[in-house]
Amino acid sequence: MNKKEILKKAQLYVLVDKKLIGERKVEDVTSQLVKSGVQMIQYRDKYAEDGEFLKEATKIKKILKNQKVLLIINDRVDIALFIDADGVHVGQNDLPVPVARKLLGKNKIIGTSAENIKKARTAQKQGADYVGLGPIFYTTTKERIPQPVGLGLIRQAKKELKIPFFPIGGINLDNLGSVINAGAKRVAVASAIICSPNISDTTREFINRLKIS
Ligand code: TZP
Ligand code: MG
Repeated sequence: MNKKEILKKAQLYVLVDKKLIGERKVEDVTSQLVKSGVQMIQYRDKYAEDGEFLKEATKIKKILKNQKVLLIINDRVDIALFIDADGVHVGQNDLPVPVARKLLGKNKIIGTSAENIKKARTAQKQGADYVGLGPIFYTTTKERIPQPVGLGLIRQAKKELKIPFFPIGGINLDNLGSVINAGAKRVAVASAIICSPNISDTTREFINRLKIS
């Protein structure tokens, strides 16, 4: 399976966020995610200096070698290129999708974020491979974030987007049912999994519920 095929099938996208990981090792958290069946991982660190980001991303890349798990690097197109990650996630304030595409080529995965359907349409038109939609619910994981947009955006996306979309923001096992009922077959999650007392069980529960959706 190539990257784009894995993306089409991916239902759970976990953000390995360095701040949420705290004193734990990124490689330990990543290994637990892989063993529990996650299909897509994003490495995200909003505070690291370049060298530190590169070091941690390289560790994750090693763990994902020979696994059918996509590695997406948040913000940093240069680091994604250097470590040969599967792709990048560029938000509204990062390099634009067409620039990332030019730098990374057609085979890499480029994802972006949208808080409304107009931005999601633009992302699709510009050749993004997927879009993160939200924040659907309140979250403290992302700073300076717009107000929650609610489940309506998922209904709109389901009607008109052709590229895969991942609702994101405050999604947990208590509200996952409402996200699925609104039309999502995929989600992107950070704190509900990374901060869970049992990463493996929580990851498996997310996957099981998404599978039968
Ligand atoms: N983009 C929109 S919401 C969000 C990002 C990065 C944070 C997602 O984290 P959580 O902990 O699942 O709310
Ligand atoms: Mg960004």
